[in-house]
Amino acid sequence: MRASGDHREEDIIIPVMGETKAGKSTLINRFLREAVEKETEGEMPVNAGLKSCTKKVVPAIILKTPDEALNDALRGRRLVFVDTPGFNDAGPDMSDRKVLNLVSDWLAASYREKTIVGGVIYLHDITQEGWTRSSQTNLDLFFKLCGEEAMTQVSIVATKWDKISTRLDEGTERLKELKNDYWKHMIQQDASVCILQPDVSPDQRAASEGSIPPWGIIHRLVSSMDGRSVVLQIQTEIVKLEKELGETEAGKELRRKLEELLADAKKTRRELKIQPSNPMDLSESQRKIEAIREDLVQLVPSTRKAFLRWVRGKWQSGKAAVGFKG
Ligand SMILES: Nc1nc2c(ncn2[C@@H]2O[C@H](COP(=O)(O)OP(=O)(O)OP(=O)(O)O)[C@@H](O)[C@H]2O)c(=O)[nH]1
Ligand SMILES: [Mg+2]
Repeated sequence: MRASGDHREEDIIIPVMGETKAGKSTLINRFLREAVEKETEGEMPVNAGLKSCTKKVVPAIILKTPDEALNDALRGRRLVFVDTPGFNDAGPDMSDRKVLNLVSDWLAASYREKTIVGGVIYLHDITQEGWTRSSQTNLDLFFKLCGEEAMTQVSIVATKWDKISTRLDEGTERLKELKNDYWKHMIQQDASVCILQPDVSPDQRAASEGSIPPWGIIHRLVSSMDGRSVVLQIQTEIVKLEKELGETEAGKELRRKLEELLADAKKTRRELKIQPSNPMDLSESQRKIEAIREDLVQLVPSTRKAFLRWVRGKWQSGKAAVGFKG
């Protein structure tokens, strides 16, 4: 995978987020494969195992798409899909805190370079049964990263419809439940929901009635920008308000989640002490507690930086009050 110049002024960026194995890298590879002209060579690695596969934030840069109307809307600007790791509580190698750090750093750097958010895609695997803690974490952190005002540019996309072609009713029922329940608050803020047209031949596509081809999703997003520039909440917080990660809405949400995880891990440790099973379990539980504590420490904002920011704010408002120009 090779990419040149991660950020360029006026790039239209489209972050692709969602749970592990939702199909983020697969979708981006489809865009890369179908692009008429691109800067990014190679493909994103695709997840064949159980753990998270994508461990970095990786841009895929497209210069010309196969959709002429979309090319017109892009007006010569680069289209940059951003592949991201999912939040998956994957332990010390790739804790949710590290994922949040990577994603927010990339988005902040991109905003500093004056890129434009064309939209944000949130993928959900429709074959996934049930709603897990990880599903909720991903959704909550996604919402806090974007913020309410960016919801008009959010597209929630259900993937893997080809896998349930013989159980379409089940998929439709599941989608209805997701819309009425877990995604409701985002839809109320104007996020849209669609089904991704599976990457199969047209004669096998009967199952995906009502689905949208990938470039169609992008065209819809880019057209609905309509001259407005969407800024994600995390970009405003870090770049304009100079907040540290732990002070941002996403950072605070993650701290709450980590506190819950810590309480659960402590409960497990207590139970293991009373009723020891495998000694390895106890040491594993201790390791988990230490890892969560470490992440929590990393998310505590520095009081020194907050103080310096406060002083700078006072100084600037003082200058404004006396009409100081300098
Ligand atoms: N049948 C089918 N399989 C899919 C589809 N999209 C993705 N997959 C498969 O789902 C698995 C996970 O896909 P990825 O694209 O790696 O998922 P990801 O969201 O990037 O996963 P992480 O990087 O681990 O967060 C792979 O085995 C893909 O081949 C789809 O639309 N249909
Ligand atoms: Mg991936």
